[in-house]
Amino acid sequence: MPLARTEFLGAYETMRLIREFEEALLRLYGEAKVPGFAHLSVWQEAIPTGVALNLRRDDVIFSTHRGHGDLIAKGVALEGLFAELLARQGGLSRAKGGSVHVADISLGAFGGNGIVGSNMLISLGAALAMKKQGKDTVAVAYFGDGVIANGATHEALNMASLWKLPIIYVRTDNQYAESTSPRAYRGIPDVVRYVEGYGVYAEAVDGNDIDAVADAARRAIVRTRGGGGPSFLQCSTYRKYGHNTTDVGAYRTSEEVETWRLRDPLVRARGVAAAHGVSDAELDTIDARVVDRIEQVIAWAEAQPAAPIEWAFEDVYADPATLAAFGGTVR
Ligand SMILES: Cc1ncc(C[n+]2csc(CCOP(=O)(O)OP(=O)(O)O)c2C)c(N)n1
Ligand SMILES: [Mg+2]
Repeated sequence: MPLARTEFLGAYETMRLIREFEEALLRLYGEAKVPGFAHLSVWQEAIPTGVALNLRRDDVIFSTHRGHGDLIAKGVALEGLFAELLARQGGLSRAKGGSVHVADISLGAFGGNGIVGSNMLISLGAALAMKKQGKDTVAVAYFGDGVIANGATHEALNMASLWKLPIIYVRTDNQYAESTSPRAYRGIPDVVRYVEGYGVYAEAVDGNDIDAVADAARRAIVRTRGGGGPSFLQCSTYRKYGHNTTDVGAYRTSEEVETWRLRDPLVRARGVAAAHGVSDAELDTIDARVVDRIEQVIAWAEAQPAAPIEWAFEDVYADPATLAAFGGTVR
């Protein structure tokens, strides 16, 4: 079912926020203003947006190295996110997480992970805790196409199915794991059949169609939240840029990139706006508002002082009071 008008407007704004955030970040890399490197998710925005539209604040997400959009869609503060990327005070993870590990636990956004496939298992633990505590929350495991060939995936799918855990698996299939196409490593081409082999409910969806993603995510989240066990969404998409800000993506043909340019989820959303009762002028207003917002966020983040080096040595060991609160002792 297509999104209702207000949901569609909200989803469009979230996708535009992710887009402008990532494009602005890339510009700052071009000006050598950002330390390290980042993995951008331009053209993949409909996936976290459609999923998060169906999440509650107390649901939790485990993201990947390409996770800015996952966090933005969950509602993480853009200021804290940008300050983190610029290694400034005010960074959400006190400038120690950076692009891959930035998190906001208060919003259930546990950040990404540099170990590809690891959050298949981390989400398993979170979901087991939820189940044991009798909660009706869900844990979302975002992951890339490459993760399907990782051993952790098979252990996770098996145990999640066995224990009927509340996990939503979201596979962002952007056609490449670094420079490798899934065709080179995937034994079973039909991922849905492959996942169903574990007794896990699975659906394939066009990951660049916001209505389709939101609809499939709603079905999956409702059934999983209701005790139906894990659900899996296979979302096909493409990343506009290379693997990260140091990669130009030379392993792709320009024809391939152009084919996917036509499937840009924001362009697609504009194409169906009228059917949602939304005018182009309304979308133009959102675009302008988002561009202004991102400019303000960057100006704020750039005005923050650099994170002091001493911070690197904080939070390394649990402080005795916190440890005691959880029943632990200092050795
Ligand atoms: C266990 C492990 N193996 C290899 C790597 C190196 N690595 C980083 S990203 C990446 C590709 C991941 O591809 P995919 O899962 O499709 O995610 P995408 O980058 O396309 O979002 C690889 C192999 C890693 N970080 N961890
Ligand atoms: Mg990939």
